Amino acid sequence: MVEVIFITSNESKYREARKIGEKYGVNVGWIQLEYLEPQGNDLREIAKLSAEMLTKKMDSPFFIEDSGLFIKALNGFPGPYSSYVFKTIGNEGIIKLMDGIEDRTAFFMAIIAYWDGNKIKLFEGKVEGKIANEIRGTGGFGYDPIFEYEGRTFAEMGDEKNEYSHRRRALESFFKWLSER
Ligand code: ITT
Repeated sequence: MVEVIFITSNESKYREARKIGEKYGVNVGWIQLEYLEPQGNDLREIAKLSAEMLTKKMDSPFFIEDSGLFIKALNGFPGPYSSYVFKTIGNEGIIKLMDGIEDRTAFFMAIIAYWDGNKIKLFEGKVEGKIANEIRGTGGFGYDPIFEYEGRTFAEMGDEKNEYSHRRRALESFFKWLSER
């Protein structure tokens, strides 16, 4: 069985990755660690730089994943600042910002940066949806109660979120690549 270590401070992200790994025959281990993320406008660059910093502490392979919510009518906000915006204004703040805005198109993006002991490889996953008109559902975490995919928010889906999510899509290409090596 392929094994790989996920470094994240976020237990929900780890749990999702672990479940998705089971589908692909990958055993996902966890190091719960909060690391400093460089700020910037490009999720790929942030993920790559974060992984590079962590290689100085780690002797064995690992991956990290950086996600963001990009809202079209807000020119991609909060994007790479999703974590800070969630901690400050949260879902209620986003719903307020979107008040009266008709185009509610948004997407989630996940970038995985994998360190194989020598170099870093990036994988990407994206899911298109809409910002809901109100907070709905109790499952998931983060922006899940306001992110609507085909009529339901991710927070209303339970484990079914793992079929469609940005994380699922990024992990899928990562795990396929890992098992074909
Ligand atoms: P690590 O960086 O330690 O992995 P984090 O929670 O900071 O954990 P991100 O930077 O990737 O993770 O996430 C940015 C923000 O987007 C954060 O507020 C998350 O709660 C939110 N987020 C990420 N993935 C999400 C998902 O699948 N559903 C809802 N919100 C999500």
